[in-house]
Amino acid sequence: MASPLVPATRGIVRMSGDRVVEILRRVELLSEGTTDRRARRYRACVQLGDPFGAIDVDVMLWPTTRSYTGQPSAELHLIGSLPILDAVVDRLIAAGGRAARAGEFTMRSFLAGRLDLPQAEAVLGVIDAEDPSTLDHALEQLAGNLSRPLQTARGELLNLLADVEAGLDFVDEDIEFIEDGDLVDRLGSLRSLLRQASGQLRERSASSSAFEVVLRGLPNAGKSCLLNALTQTESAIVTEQAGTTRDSISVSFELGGYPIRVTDTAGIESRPSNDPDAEVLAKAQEQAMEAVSRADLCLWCVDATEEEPDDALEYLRLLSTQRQPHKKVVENWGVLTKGDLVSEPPRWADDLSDSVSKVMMLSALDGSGIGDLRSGIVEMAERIDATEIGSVMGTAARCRGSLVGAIEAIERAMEATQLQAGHEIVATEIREAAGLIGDVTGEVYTDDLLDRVFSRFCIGK
Ligand SMILES: Nc1nc2c(ncn2[C@@H]2O[C@H](COP(=O)(O)OP(=O)(O)OP(=O)(O)O)[C@@H](O)[C@H]2O)c(=O)[nH]1
Ligand SMILES: [Mg+2]
Repeated sequence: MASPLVPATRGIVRMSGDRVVEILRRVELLSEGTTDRRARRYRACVQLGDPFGAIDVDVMLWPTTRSYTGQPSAELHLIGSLPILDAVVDRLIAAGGRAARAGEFTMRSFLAGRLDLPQAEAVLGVIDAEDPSTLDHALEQLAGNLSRPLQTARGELLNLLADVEAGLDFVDEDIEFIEDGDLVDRLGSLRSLLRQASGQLRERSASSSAFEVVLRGLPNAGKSCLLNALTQTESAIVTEQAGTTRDSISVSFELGGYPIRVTDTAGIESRPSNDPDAEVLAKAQEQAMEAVSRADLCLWCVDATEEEPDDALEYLRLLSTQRQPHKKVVENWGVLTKGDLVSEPPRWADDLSDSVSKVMMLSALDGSGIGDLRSGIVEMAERIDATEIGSVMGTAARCRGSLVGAIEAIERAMEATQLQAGHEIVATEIREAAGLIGDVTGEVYTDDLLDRVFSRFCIGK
C-alpha cells in the first residue's frame, strides 16, 4: 500500500512485477482481451464481496517495462478507508500477488536504472521531510539536477580511461591514442565541472541544512558582538546603545566541516503601543521568534556584569517550558557575556542552569571562551548528524566528500601526465576519480550503502 496507514480520503495500492497484467485480469480490473501496450488510466470496479460489495477504482496501468520500477506496474486509486484497502490488497494477494517489502519499489526502480542513489535518497528525503525547506531540497535532488552533470563527467572519465589503457596495450609499438596535451585539457575541463557541482552542493547544504544557531537576549547583552566574534566577521553593528539591532542578521560559515548559520536578533523588548518605535519593534520580535523556531541551538545571552538580571532569568524560565514542534533535537544554552569585565561568574549564574542545558562564560572582546563555544557547536552538529544518517544532510555531506576526492584524483592525474610519470599511474587516478563519482551517482555501490538507504523506506514506496 503506497498511502500511509491512517484514514484519508483517497488510498493508493501500488503493484509492480511481471504478473501485474495477469493479476489485474484475475480480479477483473482489466478485461480479458486487452493487449494495449501503452500506459493508460481508466475506471473499473472490483468485487470485494461482503460487507463491501463493488468498489470503484481508478486504475493507472503501465503494462510494459516503461514504468517507474522498470517492470509492468499499476496504481489503484480508491476510497481511502483502511478496511477496504486491506480487502483489496488481500484480493490481489489471493490472485497471486505478494506484499512489498520496505523500500522495495524504490529498490526495484534503482536496480532498473531509473533512479540513481542521490535520487533514491531523495525519495527517502521526501518521505522523511519534516518542514517545507527540507522537502524542497529533496524534491530538487529527485529531479536529478545534480546527477546529470555527474553522470556526464563519469562517462567522459571512462572514455579517457579507455584511451589511456588502449595506449598501454600498444606501448611497444609506440602508438598513442590520446596526446598528453589533449589529456590534460580534457581532465582540466572535467575538474571545472566537478568544482562547480561541489560548489552547488555546498551552497545548497549551507542554505537548507545548515546547523542553525540563534542569539537571543535583552538589548545590549552583547549578541551582535558575539556574532562577529564567532564568525570572525564585522557583519553586525555594535554600539553602546540598547536597541541597536532590529532586523535579524544571519551569517553562514563552516565549523569542523559543518555548515553553520548564526542569526543575531533584536533584543527582547516591548513598548506600549503609543511609543513611536512600537511597530518596528514588534516586527523585529516576530522575526526573532521565527528564527528561534528554526533553531537547532539557541544561545541565551545575559550580561555577566548585571547585578540582578531578573527580566532575562524570568524569560529563560518561561522558555524552558516551550518546545519547538519542527525539530527533533533543540538545545538552549546560557551564555554569560562580557566575561572580561568580571573576575568570577555572577551569583545568579546558578539560577540560569535550571532553564538551560549548558552555561558558559565568554568574552567577545578578548576572545576567551569563544573556542569552547565553537567546539560545543561542532559537538552538537555531530550529534544531530549522527541521528540523521541517510537524510538529506547526510547525502549532501557524503556526496561532497566523494566529489572532493574525485577532484583531487583528477589533479594527480593531470600532474602525472605533465611530469610524464607513466600512463599506468594516470589510468589509476582516472579510475579512482570515476569510482568516486560513481559512488555519488550510485553506479558503483556497496551492499551496506544500499541497505542503509533502502531499509529506511516505508513499505509501498
Ligand atoms: N567589555 C566587553 N564589552 C562588550 C562585550 N560584548 C559586547 N560588549 C559591549 O556591549 C555593548 C553592546 O553590545 P552589542 O553587541 O551591540 O549588544 P546587542 O546585544 O547586540 O545589543 P542590541 O542590538 O541593542 O540588542 C557594546 O558597547 C559592546 O562594545 C564583551 O565581551 N566585553
Ligand atoms: Mg545587536
